Amino acid sequence: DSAIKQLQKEFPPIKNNLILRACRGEPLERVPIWIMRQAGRYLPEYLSLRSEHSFFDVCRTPALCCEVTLQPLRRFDLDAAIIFSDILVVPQALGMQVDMIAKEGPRFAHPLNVPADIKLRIDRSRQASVELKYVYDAITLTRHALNGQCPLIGFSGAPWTLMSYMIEGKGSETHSKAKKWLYTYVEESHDLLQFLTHFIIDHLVEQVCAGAQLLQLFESHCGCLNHDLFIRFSLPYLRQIAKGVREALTRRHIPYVPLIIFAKDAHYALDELCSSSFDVVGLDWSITRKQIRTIRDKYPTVTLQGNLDPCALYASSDDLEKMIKQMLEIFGTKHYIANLGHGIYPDANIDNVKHFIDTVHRISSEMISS
Ligand code: 1CP
Repeated sequence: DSAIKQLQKEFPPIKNNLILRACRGEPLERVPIWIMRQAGRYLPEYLSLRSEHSFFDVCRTPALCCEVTLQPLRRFDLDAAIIFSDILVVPQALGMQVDMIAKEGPRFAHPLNVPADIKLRIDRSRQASVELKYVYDAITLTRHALNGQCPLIGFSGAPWTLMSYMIEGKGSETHSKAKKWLYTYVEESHDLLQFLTHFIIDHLVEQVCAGAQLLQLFESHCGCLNHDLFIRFSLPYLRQIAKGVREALTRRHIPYVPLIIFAKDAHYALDELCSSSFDVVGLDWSITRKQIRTIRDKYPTVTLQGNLDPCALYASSDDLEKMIKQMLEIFGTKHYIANLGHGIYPDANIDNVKHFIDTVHRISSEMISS
């Protein structure tokens, strides 16, 4: 413990802080880029490590976590690393059993069916700083191993997304079991979302204390909400998290880190997201050029992130280049972080991943210098 505390104080100086400068809207020499799920199954070296260790063993072993986080940075000229973990480590930390089933995904052994299950399945006395210490140790180790190459991103799932997994017990098309709670157990839903909000704030703040230099909040399940449900059951908690993280960092005299909100499929709430005190708003691949132009003009101090269709990586390299050019023309080179509009797929073409990253750098630096 004291060894980790000591290490924390001596992080290597940063060499590439493009992404941090993009968040502040500073002039840059090129547009920064990272890729959602950049550490993962499309990399043979990831699959090879995974053949020897289970998913959650990797998450819980800081040395393995660090190795997997660094794998994409050895291949590509990325401007950020994201710590290898999962949004479902939070329900696990609260006492719920989650297993990763090969070729299927995460499965909860005992999902929440009715509000009375909350008492049985969730231990409200659990502390993020204790239960998720393995995440923070992995962050500190990785921040050192990065040797200042680029900033390290920490993350968490947002309350509604975690609540819906805890009820559905796995991925779902409709999330109808979880949505049923929003219509039948309104008070209990708010109570659970509020409890998750406090835990998530602690989890994010601990990640910063351990060395994370940016934070991304994943609200992945907005596609099953409408504007009304989003305003009632997601947005208030996203806002509380942005405010709560800021206040906690100030209280602990820790320098501020930029906050990214990625609310997937929340095309109906771009105004609310852009005016919710997040520094960066991540856009999924379905957001139209017209919508991007509108929010770009309306919220000039918000940094936008995204939004190439992950499937565009299946295109020919010429077609890919055209799409990248178009994307850079719409977003511009200021207040912008290039990324996919959702996580990369396991069968992505690795040469095109490299082409995506290098082309964003090349075209954006030409745009800036001309
Ligand atoms: O077998 C394997 O190796 C599992 C594949 C895998 C990976 C590589 C899962 C299972 N999680 C991860 C890592 C992960 N998950 C990261 C690591 C950092 C990086 O980006 O490189 C991150 C940020 C996540 C976040 C995550 N997990 C989200 C939010 C992003 C999104 O896709 O909207 C979600 C929804 C999850 C849940 C999850 N974990 C894994 C899967 C297959 C899923 C989705 C399941 C489903 O809903 O069907």
